[in-house]
Amino acid sequence: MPRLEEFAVNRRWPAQNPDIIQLYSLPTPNGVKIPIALEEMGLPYEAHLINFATNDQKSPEFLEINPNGRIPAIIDPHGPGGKPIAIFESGAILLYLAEKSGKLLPADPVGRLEAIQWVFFQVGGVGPMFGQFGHFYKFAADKVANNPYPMERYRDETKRLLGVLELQLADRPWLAGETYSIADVATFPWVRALGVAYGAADVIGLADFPKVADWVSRAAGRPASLVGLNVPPRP
Ligand SMILES: N[C@@H](CCC(=O)N[C@@H](CS)C(=O)NCC(=O)O)C(=O)O
Repeated sequence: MPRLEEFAVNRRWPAQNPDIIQLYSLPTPNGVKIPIALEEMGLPYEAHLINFATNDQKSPEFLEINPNGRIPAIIDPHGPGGKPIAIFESGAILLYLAEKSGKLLPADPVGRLEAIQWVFFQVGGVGPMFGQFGHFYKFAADKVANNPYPMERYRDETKRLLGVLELQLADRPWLAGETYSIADVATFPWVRALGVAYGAADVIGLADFPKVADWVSRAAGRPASLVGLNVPPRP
């Protein structure tokens, strides 16, 4: 890996402090996971705004660190072996940061896998399904005005996934058990988005999932979340 100064992304969004983790993001349900985790872990970082209005996420500089052209991504100037490392995919970044800090991931193998499986549940299920629901319900409603099928399909899958979360939270405070973990950090911003970003609390019937609603408000109210949910500030 090149030194931080040699990354094209660093030339376009220069680091003020090249010694700390560089975050490239926007406060979306995927984007906020990383500043929330960094705040929880107490890891110093610097945030750079990747502006969708100017398609920054598809720029050659950003594609150098995430060929998938999506936020979030990070560069840690002090990665494995003390060398810089660039990482994309929020689940991979969360795992990396948890291992680096020794926080938000249980140390015992069973607890660790419990948390990891819920992180995968989020990146493979909750994120894509809730995202497609939001797309058809809020952003592309005009395109499916004569065909309710896409919105209904993703709405029903969203409700089914909320039911899975409700069951998991029936007898434990956090997704992976007694302690707050990267599984909660990965997932609560997506559930929060159903109401806050999509205005769909009623259509989804969020009130039918009281354990989930209570869990989101406890997670979103943590001091780290209150900061991380707005990092980097939107333009
Ligand atoms: N699986 C990816 C998903 C990332 C993702 O979809 N990010 C969205 C924002 S929530 C994005 O960058 N969208 C911009 C685009 O599609 O051009 C992850 O978890 O990091």
